Amino acid sequence: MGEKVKLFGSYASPFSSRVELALKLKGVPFENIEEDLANKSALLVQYNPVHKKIPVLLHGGRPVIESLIILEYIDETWDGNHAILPKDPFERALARFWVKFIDDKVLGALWMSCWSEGEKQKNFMEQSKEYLELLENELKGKKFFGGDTIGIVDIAATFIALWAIMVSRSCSISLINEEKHPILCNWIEEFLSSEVVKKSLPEKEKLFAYFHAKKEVIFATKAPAY
Ligand SMILES: N[C@@H](CCC(=O)N[C@@H](CS)C(=O)NCC(=O)O)C(=O)O
Repeated sequence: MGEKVKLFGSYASPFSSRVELALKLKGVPFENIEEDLANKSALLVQYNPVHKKIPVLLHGGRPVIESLIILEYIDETWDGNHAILPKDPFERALARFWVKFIDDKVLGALWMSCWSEGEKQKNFMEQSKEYLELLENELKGKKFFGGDTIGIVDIAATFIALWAIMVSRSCSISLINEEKHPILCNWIEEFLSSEVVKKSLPEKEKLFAYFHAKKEVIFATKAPAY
């Protein structure tokens, strides 16, 4: 088990950024292995034969797959310093509920609001509005979803803090703004200005350029290209 932890990821992926952030919060040294998703490595396919997707965390030569499962694995394996999940069973269940809501509902609605047109886009934008209001409400009176410190819900919501902003900007639509979502905007500012988050996420303008360059392809396929 002495081998260094490895993270198979991609710099433009919000899912590998989740894992990177969790490892950095815990202070776990790791080797980052940048995958070319258009030409996946044989190792990635070997470690994740079911989905062939990043992120994959390799610990002691054993692969852990799916970003949210990896986050829980990291929290349980490197217990001690920064808690990613609350200790209290009720708070833990609640955190898992919001994480699932973000993953199952919010991400898709935000993503498709950027990459659809006409009536479909209108519907996705309405869904996004409703979901963002629910998150705005959940954040009331708190600095982070996790309270005073960054927790699993914040980490799961990384997509909202950076990707949703950059992608919507590259598609010239407004999804999250100060006027409608003051609490969420404040969270984004707090989250993105945290030193450990700054060290874990891709550079804003680089991400913007990445999506801007891929706009036509993504629009045609609607497939997540992050
Ligand atoms: N549910 C997965 C999603 C992972 C995912 O969608 N990864 C994308 C990159 S962001 C990927 O590897 N795509 C390659 C492909 O679909 O072939 C997780 O949370 O880890």
